[in-house]
Amino acid sequence: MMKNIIFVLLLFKSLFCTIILAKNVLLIVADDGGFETQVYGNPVCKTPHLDKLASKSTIFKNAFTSVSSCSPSRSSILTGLPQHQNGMYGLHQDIHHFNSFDEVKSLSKLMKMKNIYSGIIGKKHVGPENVYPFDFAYTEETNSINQVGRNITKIKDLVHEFFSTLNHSQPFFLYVAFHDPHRCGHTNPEYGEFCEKFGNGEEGMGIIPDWKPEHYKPEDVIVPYFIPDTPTARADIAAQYTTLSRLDQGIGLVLKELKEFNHDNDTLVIYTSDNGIPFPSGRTNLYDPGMAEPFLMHLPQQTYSQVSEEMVSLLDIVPTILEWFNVKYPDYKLNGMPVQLSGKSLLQSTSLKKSEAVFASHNLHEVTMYYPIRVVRTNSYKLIHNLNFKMPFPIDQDFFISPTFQDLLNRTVEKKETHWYKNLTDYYYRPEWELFDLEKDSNERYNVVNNAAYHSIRTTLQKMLLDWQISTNDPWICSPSGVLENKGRFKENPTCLPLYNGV
Ligand SMILES: *[C@@H]1O[C@H](CO)[C@@H](O)[C@H](O)[C@H]1NC(C)=O
Ligand SMILES: *[C@@H]1O[C@H](CO)[C@@H](O)[C@H](O)[C@H]1NC(C)=O
Ligand SMILES: *[C@@H]1O[C@H](CO)[C@@H](O)[C@H](O)[C@H]1NC(C)=O
Ligand SMILES: *[C@@H]1O[C@H](CO)[C@@H](O)[C@H](O)[C@H]1NC(C)=O
Ligand SMILES: *[C@@H]1O[C@H](CO)[C@@H](O)[C@H](O)[C@H]1NC(C)=O
Ligand SMILES: [Ca+2]
Repeated sequence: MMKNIIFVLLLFKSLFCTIILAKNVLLIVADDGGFETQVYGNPVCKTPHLDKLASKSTIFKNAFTSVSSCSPSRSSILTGLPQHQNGMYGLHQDIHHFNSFDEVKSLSKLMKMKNIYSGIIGKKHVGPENVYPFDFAYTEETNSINQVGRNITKIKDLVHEFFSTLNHSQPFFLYVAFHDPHRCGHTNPEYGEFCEKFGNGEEGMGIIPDWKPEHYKPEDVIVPYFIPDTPTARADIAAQYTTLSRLDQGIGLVLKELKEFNHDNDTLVIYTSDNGIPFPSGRTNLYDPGMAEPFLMHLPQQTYSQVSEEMVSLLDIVPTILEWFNVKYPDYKLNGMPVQLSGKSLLQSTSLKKSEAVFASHNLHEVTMYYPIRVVRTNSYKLIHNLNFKMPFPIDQDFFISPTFQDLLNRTVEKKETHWYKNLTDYYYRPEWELFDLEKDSNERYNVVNNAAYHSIRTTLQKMLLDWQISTNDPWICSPSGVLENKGRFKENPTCLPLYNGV
């Protein structure tokens, strides 16, 4: 281990002395992807290309999104700012209409200012355009999302085109945002629950020439602890695995293009996912099934893999890429408050600077789903603050219609065995504070927040969470028991004033 660390330190040193090596960035993001890969311990779902990438990457075992919802997460990946700070409180598309603040300096904007060629292929799902400009863009804004996000032949062609149009004296930042393995039963049920039939060559499904679909039997899949072990959920997971094979083969094609254009030896490659898998306790939740993410980081010419237990946030991606390109984060204000990145560069992950905690912040998903949550998670504990705890936890359209959730509703209504680790009442109605002792209770079953033995842990974590909310200018800082007054006579001394609402 120590030897590896020293080796990596030396590698970094040599990287930064040889400027040409530390040249480009390829950021690959899955949509609702989880841990269904050998590298993260799933021996059933076949993902050879991700495993190959992992064999020459740092494999982060403790990586977390700062929000488990598509647009908010993508905005925080691209800005380094949590959703409550960059303004993307919920989904961007259609009626939801959320956007980041116009003044936000996103990664693609900073790249543009430094004459780094930026490209996006696949799901953008953030706005406005002036905050997220790309030189080369093929996204759902101008194309079918299934073509640019799931058709891996089309994606391969677009990556090829990106490299063909690249001016070789210019460094690049390429963001390939797959739509796989997102569900599609809600939008395109004709292609199956996870669009697992799209392009599989069967009648009416079209063909994706580069894709060799993998098929799974429901009895063979691995059912994680947070999904009911029922035939319906197993069939749902089997469909998810098939779609993961398309994502995996797509990643293989993207990396092949990188190599063919001779950029595999001068490009930092990062692979992660925007949010947890679309199952109960997953996406839209900040329990670990919603918050934990796969995260691989490959340095140019890295030929070995190593595991990192460090606490890593997707908010660390911006600081990492800025350091890679040697770009300084600008001084500016948002809503009158100075902006600082709360993440850290992972290029130093093997040196001394370690985070002891990561933070998360959720407000909405769909426009109707107001359910603000704030979280601090360390290696050993997680503290969750459910600000809207008097309301039932909301369910999104896409997950609601899924076989797994429908089966769970039916079984509950019919008073049948659910085979689930929770019940719907507990799932909908959550206490204001939840504290989990992850060393004893990694599945987050037992809330110990009122246990006297955890009093000092609770106090410490609450203070850490509050400090993070203050440093990221969280408008929800006084919720739910108070109102923040910060203008007029409170301008110099912002204060939480009590509502006497019994909370
Ligand atoms: C490539 O970029 C360099 C430096 O910005 C510029 O001088 C050159 O004209 C560009 N070439 C093309 C083909 O755009
Ligand atoms: C995928 O893209 C390729 C190349 O553009 C095209 O030939 C093929 O028909 C597409 N497949 C589907 C299912 O749309
Ligand atoms: C990367 O590989 C290509 C082709 O193998 C070679 O021409 C180039 O010099 C290499 N670049 C570096 C920085 O090693
Ligand atoms: C749930 O119950 C409804 C009504 O009986 C039925 O139509 C539907 O197929 C059931 N869904 C699942 C996933 O069991
Ligand atoms: C749900 O589970 C909790 C224990 O976690 C139990 O106290 C409660 O009675 C259950 N509710 C229903 C409706 O089964
Ligand atoms: Ca997503």
